[in-house]
Amino acid sequence: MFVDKEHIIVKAGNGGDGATSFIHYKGVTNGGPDGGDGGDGGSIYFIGDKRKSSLIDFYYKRKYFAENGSKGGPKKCYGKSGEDLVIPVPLGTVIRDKQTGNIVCDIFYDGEKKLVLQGGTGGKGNVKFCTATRHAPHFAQKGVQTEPVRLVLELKTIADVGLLGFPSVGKSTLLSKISGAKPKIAAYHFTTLSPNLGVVRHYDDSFVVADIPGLIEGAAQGAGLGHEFLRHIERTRMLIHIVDISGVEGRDPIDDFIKLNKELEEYDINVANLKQIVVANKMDIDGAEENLKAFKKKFGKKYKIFPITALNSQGIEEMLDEVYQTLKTLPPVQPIEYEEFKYERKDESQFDIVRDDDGAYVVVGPLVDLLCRNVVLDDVDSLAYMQKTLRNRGVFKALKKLGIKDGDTVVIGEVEFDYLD
Ligand SMILES: Nc1nc2c(ncn2[C@@H]2O[C@H](COP(=O)(O)OP(=O)(O)OP(=O)(O)O)[C@@H](O)[C@H]2O)c(=O)[nH]1
Ligand SMILES: [Mg+2]
Repeated sequence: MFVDKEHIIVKAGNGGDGATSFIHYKGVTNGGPDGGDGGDGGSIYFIGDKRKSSLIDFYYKRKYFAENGSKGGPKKCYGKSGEDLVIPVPLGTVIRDKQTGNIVCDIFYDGEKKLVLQGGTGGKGNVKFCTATRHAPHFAQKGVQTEPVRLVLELKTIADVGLLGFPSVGKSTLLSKISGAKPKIAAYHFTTLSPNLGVVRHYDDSFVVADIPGLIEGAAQGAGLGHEFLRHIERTRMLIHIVDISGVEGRDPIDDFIKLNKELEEYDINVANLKQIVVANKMDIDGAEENLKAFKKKFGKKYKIFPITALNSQGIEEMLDEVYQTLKTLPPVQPIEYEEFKYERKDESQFDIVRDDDGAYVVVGPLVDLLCRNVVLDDVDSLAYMQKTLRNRGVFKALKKLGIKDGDTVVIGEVEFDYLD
C-alpha cells in the first residue's frame, strides 16, 4: 500500500510540577525550603529520512506524544526532562496545521530536523519563591500543560522530471528503459497506482524521473484515479508529456494532449506552466507516422516532439539529450516557498472577562492558566502572589472598567472571591 497523505495528532510533553518541600533531617525541624524544579516536557521534531518512501508509518500509528517532564523533588532535585520525540518522514513531506491549513514545515533534505512543538516548561520549586520577607513559601509552580495538535502530512515527491500521460501510453515502459526502476507494465489502464521513481544516468549527469498513474479527462472532478497524485510532479522541474501517437486504443493523440493540459491547468497553473517536451510513443504501430505528422503540424512550433518506440528503446537517446540539456537551464528542485507557521507558546499575559448567568465576573484566558499553575488555594503567600499578578496585569483595572462593585463575585479558575476595592 502506498500512502501519501495522512492525518496525525502530536503533543509535546507537559512540564513537570515544581516541588514544595522543606529541609528535614534529624535535629532540624524548621529547615528552609528545598523543593526542586520540575523537568521540561519533551519537544516534537520531524526529520527527513531518505530511506523512507511513503507515509505508511502514519497509517498504522497516528498519535505521537513526547514524554512529560518529571516532578521536582526535595533537596532541590530537578525533575527529569521528558525525551524529545523525533519523527522520521520521507523527503518531500509537507506538514500542515490541520485547522488552518498553514504549512508548518517542508522536510526537503536528508537529516533536516525541524522543531514543531516545544515541550512545556517545568514549574519552579518552592525554593525559587523565597524572598526577603517570604522565607517559607508553601507553594510551587505547576509545569506548563501542552495541547495536542492535529497535523496533515502530505508527500510531494522530489523529482527532476515528471512523466505525464493518459493510461497505457507507455509511461512505465519508458521509465523502465531509461532507469533501473522496475515498474509494473501491462496492457490495461491504471496499471500504475502509485508513483515510481527512477534515477536516469546520462553523460555526466543523473536525474530523478517520477512516473505517476495515468490521468484522464475529468480527473479534476475525480474521474479515473482523480488528480490527487499530481502532487508528485508538482515540484518537478520539467514534464515529459507522453502521447500514444498510434491511437491504437481508439483515442486521438491531439485530443489527448489538449485534454491533459487542461487538467493540469485545473490542478495548478504552476504545474501547467512547467516546461514540457512531448514524447510520441508507439511509433512501431501502423498509422503512427501519419498521426505524428498531424501532431507536429499542430504543436510543432510550441513543443519539441520526440517520436519513440519505448518498447524497443528507439528514439530514447535523442529525447534524453533534450532532457539533459533542458535541465541544465532550469533551477534545481526547490523546497516550497511558504510562510512558516509556528505554534505560539501561550501568551500568558492575555485574559478576557465574561459575565456568567449570576452576574459574576469570570476571568478567562492564558493568564488564568498561569495563575492556576502558581496558586495554592489555602496558602496565604500564594494568594498574595495572585493579588499582585492581577493588579500588575491590569485585571483589576479591567474589572473596574466593566463597572464592578464591592461585593461582586470574581471567578478565576477554581478561585472565587468577593471584590473589594
Ligand atoms: N507497441 C507498443 N506498445 C507499447 C509501447 N510502449 C508501451 N507499450 C505497451 O503499452 C501498454 C501499457 O504500457 P505501460 O508502460 O504500462 O503504460 P502506462 O502509461 O504506464 O499505463 P498506466 O500505468 O496504466 O497509466 C503495455 O502493454 C506496453 O507493453 C511501444 O512503444 N509500442
Ligand atoms: Mg504505468
